[in-house]
This record gives sequence, structure tokens and C-alpha cells, in this order.
Amino acid sequence: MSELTVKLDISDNVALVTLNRPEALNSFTTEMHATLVSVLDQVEADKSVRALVLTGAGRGFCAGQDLNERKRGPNDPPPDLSINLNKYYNPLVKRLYNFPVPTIAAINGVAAGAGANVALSCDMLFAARSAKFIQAFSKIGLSPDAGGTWFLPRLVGRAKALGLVLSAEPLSAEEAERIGLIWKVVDDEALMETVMNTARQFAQGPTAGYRRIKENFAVSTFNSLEDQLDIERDGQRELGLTHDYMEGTTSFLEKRKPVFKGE
Ligand code: LHQ
Repeated sequence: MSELTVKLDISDNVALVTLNRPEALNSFTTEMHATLVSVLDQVEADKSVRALVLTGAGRGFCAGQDLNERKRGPNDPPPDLSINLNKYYNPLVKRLYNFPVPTIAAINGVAAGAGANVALSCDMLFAARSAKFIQAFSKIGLSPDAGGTWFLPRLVGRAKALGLVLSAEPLSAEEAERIGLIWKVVDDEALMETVMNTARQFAQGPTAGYRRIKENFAVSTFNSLEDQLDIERDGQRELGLTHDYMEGTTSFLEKRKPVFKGE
């Protein structure tokens, strides 16, 4: 049987999701999208999972859309690219952005086009020192999709965002960290260990609190300070009733390590 185009390994309450078309730098085919949907369904249904890691097999993270699927003969009708975005990329980006547990992108190599922007929908990005980010869209006459025009200006400001998108120049991992596009750059050989250690820490952490952090950040983009203060208050009211808040404060006062249940 041929290898799955997306692999799933669950251990220590962490789901490791690996895009697995290394021969094409893990670019997205329709089949890979469909497999990823079913993998994420499996992860979400498994309540033992308290952190998710997304990475790529081989030397790339993801080169965006597989352009072989976009091949067109002179007599073919013009494509409607929105169909694919509607069906796959947009739901994927929304799903990762709102995923109920912390998500980490382990950028093991080049992340181009929609591949770069799918990574940006994760909560924390670690990149191997040799990795690169390329907003490749303008090279093929497109504008960024998969959330690029939303994430980029928010993360790095208009000047850098437009520069990256219009030039389609590769951005090194070190520069990506410097301008605030990612959390951390890590030596290539240490990437997966660093990421998995972080994910395992999340998986033993206060999962309900993490979920609320993500939710509050997501809505803050559109809120006034007044509204956001109310949302923070309502969140603390709920979190104050959790086991993990009680455990967090009690363990601090008892000078011991907390044992969180995630609820
Ligand atoms: C690929 C790809 C690829 C197929 C590498 N497809 N084979 C678009 C349209 C429709 C709707 C939805 O949204 C989108 C969003 C998008 O994502 S548009 C942007 C699509 N992506 C790109 O334009 C990037 C294309 N790839 C590249 O520019 C380079 O491959 C990069 C800079 C990523 C890496 O360069 P290298 O390290 O020099 O590797 P390579 O080019 O030699 O690639 C290795 C192999 O992977 C090669 O195959 P081969 O059989 O010759 O070894 C490539 O053809 C294949 N590959 N990207 N997107």
C-alpha cells in the first residue's frame, strides 16, 4: 500500500501531524487536503490529545498548492480557483486557527505560498535555521490566500508584509524570528526535539486556560479595549472555577509542581 500523504502519530497526549509528499515538498493535492481533514477529525475526536504539531516530511515544510493539479491545456476552460479555496484552504486555516488545543508548526524546511500561510494559522511557529518562507503567489500572478493578507500585516506590519508579498523574496528563518513572524528559530537537528518537548509541556498544561487564551486573542482583533476587558473578565470567571486554576494556585503556595488535568 502506498504511504499516506498525511501521517498521524499520537503519543504523550500530543498529535504529530506530518505532511507527507516529500518528493513535491509536501505541496497540497486535493487528496492530501482530504486526508488532512480526516486526520484533524481524528485528532479532535481524541480527547486525550492536548497539543498538536504540524510538520513536513523530508526537506520541505510545504510548497503550497501542487501546481501539477493546476496544469491546463489550451482548450481547457479557465479555472475557478475559489472552488478549491472554499472547499479546502479556507476551512483548514479557520480550523487550525481555532483548534481547541495549542498548535505548533515545526517548519523543517521551505514554506511557500499557501504552505507558509497555513503555518501562520498555528499558534506557535518554530523554524529550522535552514528553513525559508516565501510568499510565492505574485510569481504566478496571484495574491496571497490561506489568510496571508490577514496574518502578515498583523504579525509584521504593512511595510514588511507588502515587501514580502510583492517581492516574493525568500525570508530566512532568522529574519522571520527577528521581524516577529515566528516564535523561534532552532538549529535544524534540534527542531523536532525542541518542538516535541514544548508540545509535551502543553499537553500537561491547563488546556482549558490555553483554549481561553486562544479565543480571547482571536476576538481581540476586532474589539475595543472596553469589550476586550469584559471578555477577559468573563474568561477569568470561568477559568476560576476549573480544577487547573485551583491546582495552579495551590501548588504554587505548597511550593510543588502542579498536576494539571486540562479542565
Ligand atoms: C512542486 C511544488 C508545487 C508541485 C515544489 N507544486 N510541485 C494556488 C492556486 C490555486 C488555488 C489555491 O491556492 C493556491 C495557493 C498557492 O499555494 S500558490 C503558490 C504555489 N507554490 C509555489 O508557487 C511554489 C512553487 N515551488 C517553488 O517555488 C520551489 O519549489 C521552492 C522555492 C518552494 C523550493 O525550491 P527548491 O528547493 O529549489 O526545490 P525544487 O523547486 O527543486 O522542488 C523540488 C521538487 O518539488 C520539484 O520536483 P522534481 O520532480 O523536479 O524534483 C518541484 O517541481 C516540486 N515542487 N513545489 N507547488
